[in-house]
Order: sequence, then C-alpha cells, then structure tokens
Amino acid sequence: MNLQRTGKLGTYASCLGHEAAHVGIGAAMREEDCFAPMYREYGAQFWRGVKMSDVLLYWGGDERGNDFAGPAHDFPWCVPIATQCLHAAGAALAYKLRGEKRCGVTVVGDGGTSEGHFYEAMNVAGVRRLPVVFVVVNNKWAISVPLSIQTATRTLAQKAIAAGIPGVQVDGNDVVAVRHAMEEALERGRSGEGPTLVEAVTYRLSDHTTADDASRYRDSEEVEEARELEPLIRLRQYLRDTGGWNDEREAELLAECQRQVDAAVETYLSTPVQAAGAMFDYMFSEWPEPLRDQRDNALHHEPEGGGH
Ligand SMILES: Cc1ncc(C[n+]2csc(CCOP(=O)(O)OP(=O)(O)O)c2C)c(N)n1
Ligand SMILES: [Mg+2]
Repeated sequence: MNLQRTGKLGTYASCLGHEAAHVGIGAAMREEDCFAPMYREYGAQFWRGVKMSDVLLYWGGDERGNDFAGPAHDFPWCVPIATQCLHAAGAALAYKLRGEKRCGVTVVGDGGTSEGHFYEAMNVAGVRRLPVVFVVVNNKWAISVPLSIQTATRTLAQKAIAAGIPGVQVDGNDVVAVRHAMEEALERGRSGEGPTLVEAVTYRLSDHTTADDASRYRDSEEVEEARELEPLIRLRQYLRDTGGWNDEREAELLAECQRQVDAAVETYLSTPVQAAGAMFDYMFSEWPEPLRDQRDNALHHEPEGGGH
C-alpha cells in the first residue's frame, strides 16, 4: 500500500481479512496440484513458493511477475472475473484423462459466482466428475456491490446444487476449518469422486484495490464489526491458549516478516524495467499492422532506463 501511495507501484489488490481463507487453501494443496488464482490470493501462493517480489513486479506492471517462482504448472493471476474456473476445470480434465492423482483448485469471489464461466466450469466438472475444487471466497462485496444485491440465494455454497456437486460452507476466518474443508474436497477429487464447491465466508477489510475508496459506499460500522472477527486475532488467541505463543515470539515473527518484506521491496525496486517494446513482442508471431505502429510509437516515447 505504501509503495502504491508513493507512486512506486501500480494498482494493488489487498488481501486484508482473507488470510485464513488463502493460507488454508495453500496448506491443504499438494505441490503437484494446480492453482488457478484470481488476484488477491497471496497467502495460498506464498505457501506454494511464489515470492513477494513476484507479486510486486506484477502489480508494478511487469509481466515477469507472472512467471513466478513456485510450481510452474500453476496459472498466473487472472483478472477477467471467473474465467479462472474454466482454467482449473481444464487442468482437472487433463489430469483425469492422464490418470494422474492431481487436482485443480481455483478461487472465485462472491461477485464472480454471478458469471457464466463459474456455472459452465462447475457444470462440466460435475458431469465429468473432474478432480477440481472451486473455492468461493465470499468477502461480502464485489467492489461496490454488496452480497444482498448480488444474488437471491441464501448461500453461495448452494449454487453447487445446480451442477449436481457437493457444496460446503466454511468459516473463512478460521484457518484450521478452511484447511480441513479443503483437504476433504481434495481427497474427493483424488479418489475419483469429482468436484466440490467450498464457500469460505469472510470479509474484505480493505478497499477493493488501491483504485477504490470503499468509504463512499459502505458503513464504517460494518467494517469495524468485521474487523473484530478477522482471522489473525483469532489465530493468535488460539495459539496463546494451546501452543505457547507469547509476546516475545510474536515480536520475533513480526521482525522477521518486516525483514522479508523489506528484502522483497528492495528486489522489486532494483529490478531494471523492461524495454517498452516487450509488451508487444510476445503476443503475436506476426504483428497486425496497427500494433507495429503502436510499438514504434511506444519505443519513440520510451523514458530513460532505471528501476521500478
Ligand atoms: C469479466 C469482468 N468483468 C468485470 C471486471 C471488473 N471487476 C474487477 S474486480 C470486480 C469485482 C469482483 O468481485 P468478487 O468476485 O466478489 O471478488 P473480490 O474482488 O471481492 O475478491 C469486477 C466487477 C473484470 N475484471 N472482469
Ligand atoms: Mg467479493
């Protein structure tokens, strides 16, 4: 957020409040499974080996961030809403045809469940019993659209019924519960029983992205209430009660996190920017004529080099 506010990063999508949902997903998956994220599931991705500096590169407008560390068979960030559901179903179809015990896993938002791609992916996964888990991260908002005007269904998990697949709802602020629900769903996939929809109920504590100002459309009271249920407070309490967690260990952890974040920022800021031509070079084997002109124009206006 600080990088974006100081002009060193493009738009950024925060994951604040979603940590338990995302980490629960990553923790349950195996390396050989395939993750098809949307755009804020860093907790799942870090678990799978994506680096913080990759995330910064991507949101800094550098496509090399998409070529992240971690499993090379995972999909890159996906902004066209819900299309990642089809990517995960496609990967799962490949695994099934090859007889491999691997699962596709995707995340879609509450808003994304109104899209055709979501239903199409669930439908094909249901009828072909594909090893795929659709995780709906229900954070109650789709930019400025609240869940109450998004859908008339009582839960998002019940949308699974239309595809003839199991749907479960889980407390998305409880990392243990999310991991458990995911493990069950992945086991179903691996044992040939087909897909599952997991609805993780949570709350988007941040603005949608740095290009948004949520105070214009939602009550601060609602946000403050949700903040009391956020997943880190709860995990801390649980660990204090059961695992010997204390202030000293927490201070050490926070210092280590700060060190890692600082190192990632340093890596990002010192990565030389790509030449302006790069954004044209890797899409077509033969350029359409208008693109050639645009490329020439971009090169003409290219600023002097330097970092991000
Ligand atoms: C096909 C498509 N339509 C519209 C958009 C613009 N858009 C970006 S994010 C978003 C809202 C998504 O809300 P939700 O699915 O609940 O996910 P969240 O951001 O809350 O995690 C929209 C409409 C888009 N990226 N793709
Ligand atoms: Mg949402």
